Amino acid sequence: MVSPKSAVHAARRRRLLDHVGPTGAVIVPAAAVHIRNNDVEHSYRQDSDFFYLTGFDEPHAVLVLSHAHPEQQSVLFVQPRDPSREVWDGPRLGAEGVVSELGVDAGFDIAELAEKLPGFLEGVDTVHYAVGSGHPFDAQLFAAVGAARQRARRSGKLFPTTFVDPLHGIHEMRLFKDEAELDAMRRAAAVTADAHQRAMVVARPGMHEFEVQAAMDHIFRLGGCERTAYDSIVGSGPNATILHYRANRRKMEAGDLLLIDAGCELDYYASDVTRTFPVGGRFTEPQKILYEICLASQETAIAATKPGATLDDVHEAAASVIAAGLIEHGLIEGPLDEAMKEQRYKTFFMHKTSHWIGMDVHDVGAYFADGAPRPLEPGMVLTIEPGIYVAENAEVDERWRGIGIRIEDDILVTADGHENLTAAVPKTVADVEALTTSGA
Ligand SMILES: [Mn+2]
Repeated sequence: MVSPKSAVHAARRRRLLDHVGPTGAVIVPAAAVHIRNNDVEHSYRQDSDFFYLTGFDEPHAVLVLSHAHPEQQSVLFVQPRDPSREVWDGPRLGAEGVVSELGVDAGFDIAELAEKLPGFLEGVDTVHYAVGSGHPFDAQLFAAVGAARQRARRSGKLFPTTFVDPLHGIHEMRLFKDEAELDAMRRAAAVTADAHQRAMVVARPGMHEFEVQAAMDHIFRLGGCERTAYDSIVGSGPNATILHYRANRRKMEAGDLLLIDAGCELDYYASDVTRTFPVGGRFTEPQKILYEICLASQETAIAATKPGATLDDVHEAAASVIAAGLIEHGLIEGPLDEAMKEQRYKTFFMHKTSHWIGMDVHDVGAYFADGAPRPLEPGMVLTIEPGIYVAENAEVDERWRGIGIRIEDDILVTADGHENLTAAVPKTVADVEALTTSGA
């Protein structure tokens, strides 16, 4: 019996096989194992494409989708059952288990790969495979292609002459989230919302940034998350103006803003949320002014998110609100149309507003179609995360210096607009201050 969860993966394999056609094959290796030092490995996280198509999290495996053998269109090469190894590393499904548990047509010992793979490439002219990723499996695949070419000289069958990037198959599928995926993203968002609210309550002057991070990690793990979706950024005071600050070691002071960009990964789906709040108190007047500009920018950009709009439209909506606010308070020069044309806001808002999000925090999927920004469609999920960062040495009035703000949510494009998956994380000044002044 194949479980309902496996049925989801089986349906994806079927769709992909239909997409690549009778002379196409798809080959996806499991994520490589990386040694940390000596005989200790880095923590293992399955490759997203591989997991998307299998739901299988063991290393040392390769998925082959091909029409070469009609009875074996969906095949996994895996580590064999081995009681002496399983004592150390835990149970394996093995070649028989992947058929009964994951619903593939056949399973083989990974040791048989070199011998069997060329057979799955006979009659195949196009291989969908991520060439150029540097995976150790590359060499084995190219050897199998060479073997298939030799066989073809005698058999007259097609052999692989074209490699196609996963961008045009698997990644196009992954860009549009199905119900099972949206369910996982909603659950990841709920845990992440709890963690951000906890951070607002516990952060106090005198605490270190990592103590707030630890409070969030506690909630992530209690919520069933395997890991964070990326390294958490917990930057207070001037650290909030460093875009990828990750040391998280500073002792916070009264009057600081704390910028937290953190999200958990749950069942292989990411959440990505940023909030900025005063440490154990209220916003100062200059902090509040810039915060309200950033929030208005984010809400305007979210409102612009709907089918047919592009990420450039969304970014333009965000940037124009920030530019207008910065002009009003003398941080950049107007008028607005000139400031926008010359992108003067970039001194303080230097990154883009959005990226795709899904199994990977910066998810796969093409951003352009025919060289132009592609229109949004229902099922896509993107972040909206404008920011304002005034460096400590910025040439502006002193009161703005050292203020860093970013506000980020995960937005699903729906048929009639959008849905904010992370709306449960407070972000109005009143709602944020209610938590930061609540006294843990
Ligand atoms: Mn992000």
